[in-house]
Amino acid sequence: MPHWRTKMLSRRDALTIGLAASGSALLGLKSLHSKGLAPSPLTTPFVEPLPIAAIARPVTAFATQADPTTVNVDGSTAFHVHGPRNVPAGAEYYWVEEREALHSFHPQLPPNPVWGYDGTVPGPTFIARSGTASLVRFVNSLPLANPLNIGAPVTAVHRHSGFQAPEDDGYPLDTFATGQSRDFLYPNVPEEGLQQNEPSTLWYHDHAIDTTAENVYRGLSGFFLNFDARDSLAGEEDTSPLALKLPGRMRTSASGLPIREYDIPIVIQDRKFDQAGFLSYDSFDHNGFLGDKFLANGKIQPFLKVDRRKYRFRFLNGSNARVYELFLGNNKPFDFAIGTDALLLPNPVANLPSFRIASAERVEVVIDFSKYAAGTEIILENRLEQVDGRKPGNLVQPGTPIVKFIVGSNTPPDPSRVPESLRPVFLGPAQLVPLVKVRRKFELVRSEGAWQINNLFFDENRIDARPKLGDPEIWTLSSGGGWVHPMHIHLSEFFILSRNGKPPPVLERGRKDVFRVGAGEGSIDILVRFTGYTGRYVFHCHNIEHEDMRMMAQFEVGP
Ligand SMILES: [Cu+2]
Repeated sequence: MPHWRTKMLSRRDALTIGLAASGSALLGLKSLHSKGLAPSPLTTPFVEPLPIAAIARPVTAFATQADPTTVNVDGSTAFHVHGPRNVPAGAEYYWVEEREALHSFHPQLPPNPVWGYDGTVPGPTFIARSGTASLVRFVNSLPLANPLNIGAPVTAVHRHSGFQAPEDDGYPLDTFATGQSRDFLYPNVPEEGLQQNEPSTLWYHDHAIDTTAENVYRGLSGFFLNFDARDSLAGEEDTSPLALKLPGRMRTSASGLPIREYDIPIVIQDRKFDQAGFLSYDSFDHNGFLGDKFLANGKIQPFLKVDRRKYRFRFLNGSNARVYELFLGNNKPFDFAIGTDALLLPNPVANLPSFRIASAERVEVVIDFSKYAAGTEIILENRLEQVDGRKPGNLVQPGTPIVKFIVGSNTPPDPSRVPESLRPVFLGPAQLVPLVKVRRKFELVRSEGAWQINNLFFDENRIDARPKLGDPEIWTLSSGGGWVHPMHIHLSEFFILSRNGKPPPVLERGRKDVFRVGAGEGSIDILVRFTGYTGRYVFHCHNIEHEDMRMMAQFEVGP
């Protein structure tokens, strides 16, 4: 039996044990295993620069075959598990291989065998333009041998925030294993009614049933950025009157590769290492696994040398379970927050002292380094304490450093700006709430050492909600027991109407695709509306250990 099969069985077995025996038996097992993890080895902060993932390069168009079709990968025969796709004219084709590679998290640790898209952690950054489709063939070349015993070489790829058909959404059972490949068509057209609200920062990551947490922990995630006429690729250099001219521009590197300057995606993740310096993970920690080393774009506590001018940073919490509250260590505010999750905010939020970010959430900010003298060092730090996967604790000081910005002496021209109006809401609560006919309630509960939605574990054979295409609905979510669950709904960019009967905080007033439920905040009302596609999609907790332990449900959009 291949290793990943035994691993998947162990996940399901754990749940079965929890159902058959008392929950405490499983908890005993869990605590026994958790005790084995000692703190990670010491590492010196700020010894290496912040890596910026390579931009994915389109390849020559390839045939999208009906399944099954054999294709050759590295001389071997691979099996194409789904197709064909109706690829629109002008689409860009990409070919990405999921494979093992050695990765240095820190020079004081040995190179680690990670699993990355194209072998890199994070994976290549896709740059899409609204109106131009992307057809991506993901090829699974992950090894069956797995000495680290983290992850399973069976994968599904979800483009998070993607407005895409069910068969391209990375449904958790649409998996492809080692030696197989699958095509994903991303139309890159905006959601109906949101034509002037194209998405900005998406990401892609593994979503395979039962093993998502370990596969993402092992390295399978990357950014997918989208640009349009307003938030354009030319960015600050765009002379069109439509253009927002946010910080950022395209250049070509010395080696002829496209690079984006002054617009930097940063994924923050926590990891744990054993005494020999290799990634460690506790498969029995179903509360949510926490690491004690902090990565930015795959490096432990790197530094970034910056020019004295404005930068756009796209922060993603790519951690399995940890919630962060990020501050600048000099107690200066972030100059502007400009986006949350996939979309730019209607208006920028100026002088933001800090922001809280749960698993899978994104926050885009602009920091103006021109006001700092050359040589100034500013540390991006997390001040939110968290000792178990259940929920974060209090704000503490000093915080944990994540990235050190070092202000250089360069003061280049800075044509970028942060306009008063970014992405106005044309179709929001004011227009849609009066049309709501359907309300649904979802209660998030702990049960038998695992997690449920409305007292049910995920079951691929059961549809939990049947919304109608285009009809706005109000969903009310609540959580007991002091747990925090960052909930993610596929296909939808929704609005948070209220938290515990009160208006949401300022960073939750744009469209969202993940939101924190729980920690004594009562119930939360959101406005959802599904357009564009009928079919089956999932919604789930994005504490990925919770997701793997069945805190997932599915809806089927019908005509
Ligand atoms: Cu959860």
